[in-house]
Amino acid sequence: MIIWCCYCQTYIGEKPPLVDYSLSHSICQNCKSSGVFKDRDAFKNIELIRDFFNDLLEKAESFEELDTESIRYKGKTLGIKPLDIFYGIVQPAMWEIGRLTQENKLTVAKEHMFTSFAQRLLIQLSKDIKNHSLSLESCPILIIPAPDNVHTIGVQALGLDIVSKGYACRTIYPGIPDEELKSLILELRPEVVCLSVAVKSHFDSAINLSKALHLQGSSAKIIVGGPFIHEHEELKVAPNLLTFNNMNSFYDFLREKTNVKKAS
Ligand code: B12
Repeated sequence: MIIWCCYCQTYIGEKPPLVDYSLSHSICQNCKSSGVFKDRDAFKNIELIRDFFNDLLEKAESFEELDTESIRYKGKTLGIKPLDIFYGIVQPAMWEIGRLTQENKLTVAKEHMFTSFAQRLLIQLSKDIKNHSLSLESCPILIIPAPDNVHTIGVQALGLDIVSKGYACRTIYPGIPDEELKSLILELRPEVVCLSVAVKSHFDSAINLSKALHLQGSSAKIIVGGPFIHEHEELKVAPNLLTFNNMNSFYDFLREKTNVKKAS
């Protein structure tokens, strides 16, 4: 479940069950210390967020063209941070739309239309995020889908999230064949490689890649996340490979266990 601060309308993180993307309302550390929770009116915003979400779903169901600029603007007027619009409104809507399609209550065409909206929205939201991307040759973090994984939105969102936290990274999507990916990592030598996996076969490719890199003396830390990992406990299966299904632990790892520095 997505933990959302009902006072300042901020995305806080996730809590089990992770495969459920509905909002669980809480209070963030900042609002707790500022004492805003004494203000009863603060709760009124929850309804506005709920309306925002329902409006988006209604439009997706009615095949209405979704305008990314007006969504970005609406988020701004509600005081929601750029990526929080994605995490708190669009990602739960994608999950709901995926569920409706699986139950044959929504057409695949409508699902795909919403997916392409989400991709365009991320590009639009990126305008509000300071870019710390470096040249490909000097990137400490490389983000890419695992070979054969066609899910690119998670990679796009992760790249923006990392950049918004002040780290320089390079995001490549769609994915590339495994041999080419191995050569790219050996050539660029990023300290951290984030691989996104959606199904078990992608995870198997990630394990094979990390083993092959290890054999060739690469010291890259292979970090695996994405829908498949979301559904499983943190798994350790190769010496240089780690999995994260919790973004806060991932950022703790970046800060405490790597030499990757925030861009100034
Ligand atoms: C959109 C979608 C598609 C689109 C993808 C379009 C695109 N360009 O991305 C299309 C239609 C192509 C597609 C295809 C398939 N899909 Co699909 N898809 C989805 C859907 C509805 C949304 C995924 C998404 O974008 N979510 C939003 C993003 C932002 O979330 P995310 O990817 O999880 O990423 C976040 C985190 O996981 C994390 N993260 C991601 N990567 C990484 C990496 C690291 C290192 C870290 C730290 C974090 C991290 O950061 C992101 C931001 O928070 C999900 C349903 C769902 N509930 O998620 C199914 C889903 C992922 N798909 C699924 C499946 C099975 C498939 C297919 C195999 C279906 C088929 N039978 O053909 C194919 C896969 C083909 C392939 N070779 O990859 C399953 C996977 C189940 C599983 N784990 O086994 C899901 C969960 C649906 C389901 N419940 O069955 N899919």
